Amino acid sequence: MRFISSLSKSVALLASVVMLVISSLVFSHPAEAANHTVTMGAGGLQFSPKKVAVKPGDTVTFKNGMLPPHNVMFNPAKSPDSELSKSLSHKEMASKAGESFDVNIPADAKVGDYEFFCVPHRGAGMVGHMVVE
Ligand SMILES: [Cu+2]
Repeated sequence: MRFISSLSKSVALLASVVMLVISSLVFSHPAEAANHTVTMGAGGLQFSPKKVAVKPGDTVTFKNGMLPPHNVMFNPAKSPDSELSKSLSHKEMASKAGESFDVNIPADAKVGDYEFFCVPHRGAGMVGHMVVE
């Protein structure tokens, strides 16, 4: 009886160690994809924040603030990857209040500073930066 009791204690101990190892593996898993929000038109014709730091796999939600319509075009000449810059661009205007669209950063995105702008308000300085880290 004592043997069985100590055996079941060992089994319980082993089980808890196994659970601990599994949970540490699960929770230490690197870089869970994050979502970032950039407001288009905050305190004037500007993006807020003006610079967003992201990681490959993340999503950036561009949301209408004041003075729509807005869109987001990445500048191929001011990015580390002109092709990606083109594919990330969202030419279609967001014209309704609160309207938003998502830009997904591919898992193999090149790191660096991607400049983007809003077509109707570029001249007014509506330019932003997305830095892939
Ligand atoms: Cu705009």
